[in-house]
Amino acid sequence: MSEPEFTHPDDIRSRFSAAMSEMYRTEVPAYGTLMQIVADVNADVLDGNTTLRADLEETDQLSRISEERHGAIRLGTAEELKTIRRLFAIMGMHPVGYYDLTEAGVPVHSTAFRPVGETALRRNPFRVFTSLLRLDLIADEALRDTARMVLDARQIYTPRCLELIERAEKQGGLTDAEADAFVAEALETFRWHPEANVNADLYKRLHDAHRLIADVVSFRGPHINHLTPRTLDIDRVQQLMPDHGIAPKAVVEGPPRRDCPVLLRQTSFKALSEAVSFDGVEGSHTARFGEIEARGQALTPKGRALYDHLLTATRARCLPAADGSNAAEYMSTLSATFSDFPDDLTEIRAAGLGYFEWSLTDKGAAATGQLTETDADSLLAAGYLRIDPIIYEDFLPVSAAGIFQSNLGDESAQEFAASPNQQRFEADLGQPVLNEFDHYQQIEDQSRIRCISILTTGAAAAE
Ligand code: OOG
Ligand code: NI
Repeated sequence: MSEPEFTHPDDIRSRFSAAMSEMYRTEVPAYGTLMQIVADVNADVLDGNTTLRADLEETDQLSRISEERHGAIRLGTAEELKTIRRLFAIMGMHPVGYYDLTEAGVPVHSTAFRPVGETALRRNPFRVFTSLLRLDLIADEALRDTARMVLDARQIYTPRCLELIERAEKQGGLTDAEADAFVAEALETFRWHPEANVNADLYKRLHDAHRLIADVVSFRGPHINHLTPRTLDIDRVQQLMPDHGIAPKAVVEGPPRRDCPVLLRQTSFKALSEAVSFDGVEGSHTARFGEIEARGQALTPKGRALYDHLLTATRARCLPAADGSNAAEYMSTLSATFSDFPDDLTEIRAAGLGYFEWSLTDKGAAATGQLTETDADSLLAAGYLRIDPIIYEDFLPVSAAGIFQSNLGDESAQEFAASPNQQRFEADLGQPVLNEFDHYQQIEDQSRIRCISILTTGAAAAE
C-alpha cells in the first residue's frame, strides 16, 4: 500500500491564515480599512525604493508583503492551552519564548506559536501570540472559583476538530481534503460569539475584577482579538489612521524609527465596542482591534539588555499617556534616549548587540572549495563573505502590555506582584518553549560554519 500524500504544514498554515484574514475582515470592518491603508502605504514606499522592491522580489516576498504576520488569542485553562499546542503543531507552529505580562499589570503569561526556520517563515510567517489567563491572580476567592467553573465547563474546540488533531498525530499528517476540513473546523475556535457564556451580573463582576478576565471567561471561545499585517512605514500608517476614521493607540510601541531597525515596532487601532447578549440582556464588550508591525534586527542578550535599559530610561523621563496628550514628547524622548544605541551595522556587530546571518558573496561563490583561510572575519574583510541582520520574529513584553492596555481601556492597568512562572506555563503547555536567543545564535553559527565549509571543502558541512 502506498503512503498517503500529506499536505505540508506550511500549506495548512497558509490556508489557515488566509481563512482567518477573511473571517476577521468580515467580523471587524475597520480591520479591512486598516489593511487597505497598509497596502497603499506599502505600495508608495516600494514606488520610492527600487532597491527594497528588488530585494523583496528576489526573496519572493513581494506579492505577500501586506499579508498578516500575526494574531492573538487569550485562553482560560491549561487544557485549552495543551490542545492549542497540538492544533498549531499541525500547521508547523511551535511555542517560542515565554512572556510574563504580570509585570506590566496584565494577569496573563504567554508564548508565540510560530514557524521556526527561514524556509517555513518565508512560506508563510503567520504566528499567534497566545496568552493564558492567571486566575490565581484574582484576589476575590469566590469570583475565582466561579470563573474556573465557567471555564471548565466550556469546550472551545469542535468535536470534528479534536478528531482531526488526533488523526494528524496518528497518521503523521493530513491529506489535502482533511487539511481543508481541519482549517474550517479550527477556524470555529477563533470565531466571535455575540452570545456570552455568562449573565450580565457575572460579566460585570468579572469586568470589575479586570477587563481581561471578563474577556476570557465570558465567551464560548477565545475569539481572535486582532490580526497584524506588516507595514513598510509604521509612522505613516499611524498618522493616516485618523483620516480614515480609525483611532490609533497613543504611541508606536518599541524602539524609535532608526536607519538600522531593531526588534519590533507595533501600533494598533483601539478596540471597538460590540453588541453582546448576556442571557438575553443586551450589552456590549470591547476587545477586538487591528494592529500593524514593522520588524528589525534580532538582538543578542547584550543588545536586548541595552534596549530594555534605554526603554526603561525613556519611560522614567516620560510615560506615554493613554489619551495621547504627551505622544510627541514621548516619541522625541525615545529617540533622544536611543542615541546611545549604535545605528550602524558595523558598530552593532563590533559591540556584539545583534545577530547576523552569513552568506557567500559572488566572489565567494567563485572561490568554492579553493580557500584555506577559516577565519570568518578575515573572509568577510577579503570580500568572500557578507553578513546581513537576522530579523526578529518574536515579541516584546512591554510592547505587548501596551497593546493589551490600549485595548482594555485606560483604567485597566493594575498592580500585580510580578510573578513569572515559566515552569508552570510549560507544565500547562505540555512542553518547554524554545528559547529565542538560543535559536537566533544557532542560525548565526550554522550560517557561518556552512559558508566556511563551502569555501574550504566545496561542500556544506553536515549539520
Ligand atoms: C496580545 C497582545 C500582544 C503583540 O503584538 O505584542 C500582541 C493580546 O492583546 O491578546 O499581540
Ligand atoms: Ni499583536
